[in-house]
Amino acid sequence: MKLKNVKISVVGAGFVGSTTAYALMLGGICEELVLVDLNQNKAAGEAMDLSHGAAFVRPVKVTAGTYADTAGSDIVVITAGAAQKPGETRLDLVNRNINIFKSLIPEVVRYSPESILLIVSNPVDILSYVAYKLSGFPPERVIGSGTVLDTSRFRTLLAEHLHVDARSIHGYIIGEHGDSEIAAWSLTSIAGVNMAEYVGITHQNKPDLDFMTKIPEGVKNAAYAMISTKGYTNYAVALAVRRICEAITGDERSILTVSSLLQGEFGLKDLYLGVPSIVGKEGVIQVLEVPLAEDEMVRFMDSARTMEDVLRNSSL
Ligand code: 6V0
Repeated sequence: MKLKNVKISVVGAGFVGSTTAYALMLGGICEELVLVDLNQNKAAGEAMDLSHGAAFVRPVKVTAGTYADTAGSDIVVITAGAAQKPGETRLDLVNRNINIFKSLIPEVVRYSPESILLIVSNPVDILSYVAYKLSGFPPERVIGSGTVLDTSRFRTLLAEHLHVDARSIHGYIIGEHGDSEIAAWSLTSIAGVNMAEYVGITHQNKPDLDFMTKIPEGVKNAAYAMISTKGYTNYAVALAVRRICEAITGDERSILTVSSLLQGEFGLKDLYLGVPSIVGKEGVIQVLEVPLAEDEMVRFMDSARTMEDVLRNSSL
């Protein structure tokens, strides 16, 4: 059953947080939207600007405030913290953002003890685990945006290459939202057939599977490309966050590659990674232990080990 009178708070009103608020507003999926930022003036300005569009969207009250104003939120989206600068990887942000989470997660929990935490700050898989530990929430209520964005980039680049609607492509990027992520080709299909078969059907005279190497590289390097040009990424990630929020508020039971706590799936425990998961009003309803090809499984394990090393050496 859909949630009613939905309240969503967004902590961090920078590029990602304010664009997420805009995407949520356009999506018409909440009645109340609260922005919180260490820089209160920034949050106030963004909320004022957004609220002036109220005449063009479904009724929604947009305000800026303190953690007390987030009380009773259904979902708290966390986008606060340092972002990558040119030359930095997501993992370079880890200790800076863990310290920020140590200050803000207890405040969020205090005012919205029944909420779902949706972590977007990077490195998102590590910070989802950190939020899970700091909040004391059950794992289904602490979700990372994971590889939902990367999966959309993957489907988009494939769609452009194969001249077919991205929505007709089923496929996933799994693992870390970052350099060790994996394109799960064995789970990728169009019209129910795998890539080699699809290319065979549609390009019978010139089958060329080079794209199966190039597209995952393009997905992996997408954020770097934008950081070195516009300086940040905001639109697609905001739409990815909106998609996850919609799955929760609409109790859709959609399958999304959110970052979920692994509790024995794939032989892994006590670790957050992007994996296909059923998402509804309770949060992550089920992590799907999908079968992977042998080489994908090897790389998925490498991705997991990278995350375990980062956590072991972090300031958590
Ligand atoms: P930004 O524009 O610098 O915004 C960050 C905001 O956080 C600023 O407004 C800060 O004032 C605020 N902030 C810092 N500390 C606190 C605190 N203790 N309490 C409240 N607010 C605080 O960065 P941007 O919005 O570009 O990125 C935010 C985070 O999202 C970064 O960690 C990015 O790496 C991450 N992204 C995650 C993506 C994903 O797919 N998961 C995609 C893009 C960016």
